[in-house]
Amino acid sequence: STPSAGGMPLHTKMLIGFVIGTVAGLAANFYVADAGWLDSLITYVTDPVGQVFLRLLFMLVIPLVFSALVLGVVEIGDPASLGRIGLKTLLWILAVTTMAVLIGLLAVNLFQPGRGIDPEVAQSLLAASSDRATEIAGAREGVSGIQILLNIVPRNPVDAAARGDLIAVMFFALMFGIAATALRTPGTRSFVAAVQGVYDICLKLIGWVIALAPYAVAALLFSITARLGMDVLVQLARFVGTVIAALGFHFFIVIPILLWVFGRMSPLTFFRGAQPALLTAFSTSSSSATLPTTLKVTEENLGVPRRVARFVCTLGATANMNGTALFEGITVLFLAQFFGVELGMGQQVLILLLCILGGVGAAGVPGGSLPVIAMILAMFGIPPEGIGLILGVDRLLDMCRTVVNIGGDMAGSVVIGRSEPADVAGVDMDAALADVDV
Ligand code: DAS
Repeated sequence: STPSAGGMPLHTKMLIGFVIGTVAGLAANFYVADAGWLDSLITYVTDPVGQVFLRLLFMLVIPLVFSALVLGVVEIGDPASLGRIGLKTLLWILAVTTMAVLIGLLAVNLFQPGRGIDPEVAQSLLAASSDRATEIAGAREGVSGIQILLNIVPRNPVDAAARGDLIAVMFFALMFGIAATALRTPGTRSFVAAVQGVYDICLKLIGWVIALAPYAVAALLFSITARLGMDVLVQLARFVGTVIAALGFHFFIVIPILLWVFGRMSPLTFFRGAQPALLTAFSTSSSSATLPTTLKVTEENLGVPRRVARFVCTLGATANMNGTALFEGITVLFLAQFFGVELGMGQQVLILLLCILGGVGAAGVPGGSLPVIAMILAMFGIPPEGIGLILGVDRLLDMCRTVVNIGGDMAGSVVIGRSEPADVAGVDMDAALADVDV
């Protein structure tokens, strides 16, 4: 897993934070009846620690999502110039990510992992930020379906960013990226270079923020378990089960079917050939860190022409995150159930859109999707404190969703590679596969 300064892998530290926070919280919940000092400890120590961590995540969302989306569009490039591969990659990303999010939303509506605790009790968790959550929720109350769609186009992108209206910011970033691609003047090229700088800085900042996660996990889990006791862990187990079941369905059923039908490749060949990259993704929880292995394996073990593999895997590492998009959908709806926030069909459709774009806007680093999730929660009046609940189990889930992210990139490369005429791609995939000895 990701080594941190202290030598101990970060995810292990997060696990330790989870255990300490939970055990201490359960002990407090069990032994301390209603001592004022416990409330003071939560109010003046653990809640603020958790709030600072959440605010650090919020702080990064706008620059991260804006730069990731602009770069994602620019890298796909002007469909006319990049021709078929760019368009096919865009179609693969949109189609397969949509399937992944739908699987996630179906799973969380089917299993209802968030139901069980009395919402009023769960709402008691809310710290100062709840007024902000209800404020935004209020802003969305009674908004008609048409108005929800109109709100996607921001009148003022700066105001949208200030209000945390993520989908409006995403729409603006997409338009900006398309225009930057169409122009290709010296000015836009230096703009794109600057945006790349913003994205790189965001990755660095996420690394620092996530390094604080172990302490935030301990604080947030203490606050939650001290107030809610054992029940919350049962919900958490059901949440983990739902995520893993949905990821497994997408990864072992949907992806193999797409490979079989469009890539003319047997799942066995794919998983055997892709194994080194999948294991690297599992251990690093980072698509970006796995990219060198992904490229090598896609070309050498899956017979994908280099031109196709380089484009699809490189772009996919940041813009095609099926596992992450699925996870975002489940997390948002799980926490809505947990806190008793009812979401209408229109809002669930908007969450679907947000998660598809969130799969593009997330960063390919450990915990790269957490800022986007925090913002989506706040947009729908769902208390972002809930992130503390999932942070504790984020290690296992991040490893699993990163494997699905990488798997989706390699499967896309195979399908697109297959669709390119051998003379254009320069490699006949059947011949290349025949030579593979994995
Ligand atoms: N760990 C991210 C990745 O590298 C995914 C995520 O955080 O959801 O793909």
